[in-house]
Amino acid sequence: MSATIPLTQKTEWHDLQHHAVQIGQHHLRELFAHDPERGERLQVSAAGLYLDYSKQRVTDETLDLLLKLAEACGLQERIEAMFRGELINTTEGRPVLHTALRAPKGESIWVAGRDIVPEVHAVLDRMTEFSNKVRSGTWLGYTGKPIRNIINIGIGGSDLGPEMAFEALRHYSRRDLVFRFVSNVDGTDFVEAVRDLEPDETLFIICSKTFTTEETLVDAMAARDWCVKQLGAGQALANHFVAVSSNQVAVERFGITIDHMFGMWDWVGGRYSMDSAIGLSTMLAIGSENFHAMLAGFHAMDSHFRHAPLAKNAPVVLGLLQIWNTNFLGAQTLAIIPYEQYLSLFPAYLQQLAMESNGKHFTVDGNAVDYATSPIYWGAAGTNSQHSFFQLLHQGTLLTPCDFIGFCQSFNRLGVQHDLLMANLFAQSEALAFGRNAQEVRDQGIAENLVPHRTFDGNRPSNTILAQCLNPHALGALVALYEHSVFVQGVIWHIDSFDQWGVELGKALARKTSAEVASSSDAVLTHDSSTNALIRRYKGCR
Ligand code: G6Q
Repeated sequence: MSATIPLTQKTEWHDLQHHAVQIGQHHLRELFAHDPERGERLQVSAAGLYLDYSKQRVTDETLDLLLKLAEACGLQERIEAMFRGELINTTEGRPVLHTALRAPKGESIWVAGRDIVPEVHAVLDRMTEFSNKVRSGTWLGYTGKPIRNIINIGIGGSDLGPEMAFEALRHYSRRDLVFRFVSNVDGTDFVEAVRDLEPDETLFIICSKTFTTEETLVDAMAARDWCVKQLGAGQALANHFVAVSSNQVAVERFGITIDHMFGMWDWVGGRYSMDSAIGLSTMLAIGSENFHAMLAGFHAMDSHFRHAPLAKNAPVVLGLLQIWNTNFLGAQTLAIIPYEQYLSLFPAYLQQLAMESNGKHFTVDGNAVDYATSPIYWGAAGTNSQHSFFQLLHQGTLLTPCDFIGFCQSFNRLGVQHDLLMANLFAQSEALAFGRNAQEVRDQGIAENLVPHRTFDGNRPSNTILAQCLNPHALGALVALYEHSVFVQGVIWHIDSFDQWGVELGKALARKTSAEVASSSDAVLTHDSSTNALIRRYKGCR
């Protein structure tokens, strides 16, 4: 099957390379001029999201060739293998079943002889019961006061998803509750988060799948000390700490009882876990009904991904366009530009999702790749970003594809503001695609010496994703769209998108270094001369 012929030796790969040379001779202006239906045709809809990819440098033939490559890589079978719970995370020997987190009650997904869907719903039910108590003020702190502040302590996948979701769904959140997210081992993060809070009204959610992550445990201990200092003995803390984890022993060792722990499973990757109990802060903010609406959005996109034909499959098309831009047009980054203030953390969230999943240079068989894998995902909300880095997008020397994301309705309609926001989104993608040539500049009466500076080459590709409004369902669908598009790319690149061995070396060195940094002695340092000098300098100046 797919793996037998290396990717770059497949006929389909060569066909795409030849095709890229042909496409290189055509400007998006021509592609649109020769095909008046293009803007209506090159789009795909799923789960309430509309993806317009007509401003990509593609033709119908490009899509056909990409789909043939996907077929040659066994994409359809890989999708099924993921949904069925096969051990597709091969380097960790695990199934990959974040889709089970949003499977409706009554569905069955079997892992090692157990139907995991009832387990998922048992946790969801406990989350609902708990969040109802906190939200209704019946979950009381040590001094009998209801909880007013909720602090999520976690890092990476146990932070980026929850914080992004909280911001994204702030419109739905309880405004009388304070939500904060502490992730960094930098003490400033914790100190600033609790500065204006009272411990007897504060609930900490210690979010750590493994419950061994050093940063999270250090922050959790800081939280415990902060509470003990004001509330007294350890038992006072019982109702101020809950844990989300798959490691019951470590949770209990920390001092949180099993009744206050919400479970998760090793078949959920951290960066794919915002819809598990890792999203407890989300449920506390928006309530269980809205949380279930978000799960329904995820599930709608899952069903589409599993069943829609590949040519009309939104995550497949999105993923293949990324392959096209990266491997055949040479793009090295993808800018994510939400025209929606509530999605301002979405680029950072996608950064982890995509780059930790596909930033790898070995195939699942352990062979070094001879093609580019994940581009760098980055970005910021529009319109602010137009006034910072868009200069480079329009006139720089790098090819920088963009994904624009916008919503037809705003929750905060102020005069003309939403129309203005969306007009900017449409204008940016139009300017990137079509540019303004020298003649058009001259026609505007611009002085000749300024003509080159006022000229825009255009032909710069982008997608536009539109949805009705940023409600919980739309957020779930949007996140699932990107989750699956990342998977599609991983299948084509033949890499394990679900491990993250690349973060290990730095962690191991930090363990060794932290003992040396902590010690007050001048023991001989055994690093390279730069690292030794930096450590000595730090110890001398701290
Ligand atoms: C995500 C990664 C990573 C993980 C953090 C936190 O896919 O695995 O970002 O989420 O390292 O891990 P814990 O939840 O185990 O503390």
